[in-house]
Amino acid sequence: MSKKIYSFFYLLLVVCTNLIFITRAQNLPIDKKATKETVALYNNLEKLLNKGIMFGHQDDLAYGVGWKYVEGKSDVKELTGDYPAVYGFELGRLEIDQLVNIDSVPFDKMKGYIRKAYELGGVITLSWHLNNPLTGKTAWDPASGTVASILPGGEKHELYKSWLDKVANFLSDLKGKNGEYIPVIFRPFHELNGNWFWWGKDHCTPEELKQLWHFTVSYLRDSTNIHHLLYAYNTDRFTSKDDYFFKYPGDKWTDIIGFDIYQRKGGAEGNTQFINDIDKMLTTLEEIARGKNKIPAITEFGYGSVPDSTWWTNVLWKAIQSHKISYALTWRNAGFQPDGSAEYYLPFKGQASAENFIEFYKEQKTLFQKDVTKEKLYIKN
Ligand code: BMA
Repeated sequence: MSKKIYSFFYLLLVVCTNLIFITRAQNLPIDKKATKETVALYNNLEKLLNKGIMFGHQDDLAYGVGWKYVEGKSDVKELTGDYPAVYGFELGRLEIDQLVNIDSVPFDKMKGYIRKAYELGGVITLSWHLNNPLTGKTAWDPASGTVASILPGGEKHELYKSWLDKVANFLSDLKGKNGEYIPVIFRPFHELNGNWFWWGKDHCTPEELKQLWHFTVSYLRDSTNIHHLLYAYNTDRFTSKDDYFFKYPGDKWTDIIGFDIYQRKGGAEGNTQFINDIDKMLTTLEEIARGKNKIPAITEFGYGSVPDSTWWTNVLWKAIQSHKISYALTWRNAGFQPDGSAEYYLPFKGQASAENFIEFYKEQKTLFQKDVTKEKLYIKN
């Protein structure tokens, strides 16, 4: 072979090897056996950080203010003509064999909503307000010793394993049209620096929580063979990096890191405080995420009944627009109770902030369903 031809083939080989390497260079989530759709989602979420912030809504397809279980309906869609990009659902009461969850969503319907969200190309995240396994009461029963009781060797360990089996069964039913598992961002033991849940701040030691987290991930991944999860760690409001890391289970145990935040104080002062708090926390979160190669997100947020008519653009967007976070998910539109009380975080037609929510939707960097469908989040690209 002449020297020229040899050099040509050598060059070709180098180019091809590099191309193969570049196209294969995918980051893996903490589950090294994650399905290809889950790996694709993980990598695409990372890429999407440069495009904008996905908008999420809890129970969006299940119910809204004044309606329940209407096929195709969504409070986000009612206002914008588009669905959210991220869909949150809740597993509470699955562990005690109830057919309906803690927020009145039947689990079989929930599976349908999850399939629909996936077919639309959206992202699914699951929270779990699981009962207290020691006392049998709710997640809000902070009986001391609960976490210790479900760790290996604890009196409720077998019970906890049986609860995880039920979660695994539920997850195994989540399949797309070609039989592939639907990737889910699983967000257990949320708000763990608050004191209201049995896994909260003063109700177990950091070591116990970390052990519980490690056991939960290992059990789902290695014993029940669930490989379509990304794991999200999230606190409530936090004041410093130390505060954020108080019960952090470690880099090998989380894919997404976030926090939950609600505005509770109204008026100009409340708005300014909310903007400053979010801005500060996001700056810290992004720094942590960059250093640890994790995906940052606001895993829950809201301003109950959104009384401020320009809240979406003048407060929320102001606070988050300059940050690189994957998504921000607002909480559920439970609606009005017979006693006149209400729980909703997203406006509905005629509500004070409805017009402004449409403005927020129109912002170039707020991403809703139509934006993410184009991104084909479950395909490697
Ligand atoms: C809380 C409230 C409750 C709900 C719970 C679990 O923040 O929305 O009404 O039951 O979350 O989703």
